Amino acid sequence: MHTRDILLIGAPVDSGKRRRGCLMGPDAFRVAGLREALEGLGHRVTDKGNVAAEAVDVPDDTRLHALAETVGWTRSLLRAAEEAMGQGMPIFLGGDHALSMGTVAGVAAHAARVGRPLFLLWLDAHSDFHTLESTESGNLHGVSVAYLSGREGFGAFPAMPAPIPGKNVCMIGLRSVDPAEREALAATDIHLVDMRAIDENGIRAPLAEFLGRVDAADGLLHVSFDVDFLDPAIAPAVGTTSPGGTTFREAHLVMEMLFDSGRVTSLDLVELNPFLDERGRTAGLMVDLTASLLGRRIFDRPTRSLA
Ligand code: EXY
Ligand code: MN
Ligand code: MN
Ligand code: MN
Repeated sequence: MHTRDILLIGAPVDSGKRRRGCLMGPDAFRVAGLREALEGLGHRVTDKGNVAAEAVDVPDDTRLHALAETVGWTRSLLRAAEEAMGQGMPIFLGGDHALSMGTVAGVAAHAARVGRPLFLLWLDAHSDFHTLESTESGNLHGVSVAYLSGREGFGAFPAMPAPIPGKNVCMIGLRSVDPAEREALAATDIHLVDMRAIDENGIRAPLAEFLGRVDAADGLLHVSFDVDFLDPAIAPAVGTTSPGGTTFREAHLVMEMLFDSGRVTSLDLVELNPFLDERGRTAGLMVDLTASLLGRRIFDRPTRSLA
């Protein structure tokens, strides 16, 4: 097992939507034993505590929920992420998906500085591809990929240091995409893998194809893992559940393939709302899945006899 230097960074962002609760996410991951699980695999783990949002002077916009607060998070997380990439593998403990505007932007700034292409795997029921203009809910956890892709209209936010080309983005688990997002996505070359494609062809093939592209480009890979990627039956503690998500085994296969690829250099765990759970079941599952991404094996592969 390749020992990794892992940095746990709490990002208690709760401004990306109106229902509160994600601010408790980082501590739920800690209570669920994330650090111990990763140390048990032989990794060196440092818990850097929680990042605080920067105070910014941005006039709020009545159409958007908590714009100034979210801009403040983006600024502080962008800096924290770029710095952490120079120290090891950051795992950002969310907090809602608005946090990825800061974390992935910081990772992208690092990748540009070291001259490596950045790839983004978005595990989510949603495409989070609205702009500040197209969003109907005004919830900024639904705009993150649009910002990271360099779409127009994010003037209030820090300039995205290195917009991620669509061909370097893969979304898996899609089953709740708004009309405006669908239209905008059609004009990109983002690799879209919805649940129908998974039903018909399985989850392995599209992921293997994407990982092959990361390999060919010798890229860095950031994984942004939204709890609602998973089926609500196994992961109820998220405010934006959508029926018909991935199963326990599909999710573990994704994590195990990501480990085997050796390409994952940073990770977001987002949208966990412990208030919506009983006995930390969802946090525990997310810890198990993260351990699989870092080398734990549930089922030891039957070694083929050499005879
Ligand atoms: N597309 C819907 C909206 O913009 O409000 C739902 C977004 C849910 C976003 C969560 C983080 O994945
Ligand atoms: Mn709020
Ligand atoms: Mn999301
Ligand atoms: Mn989602």
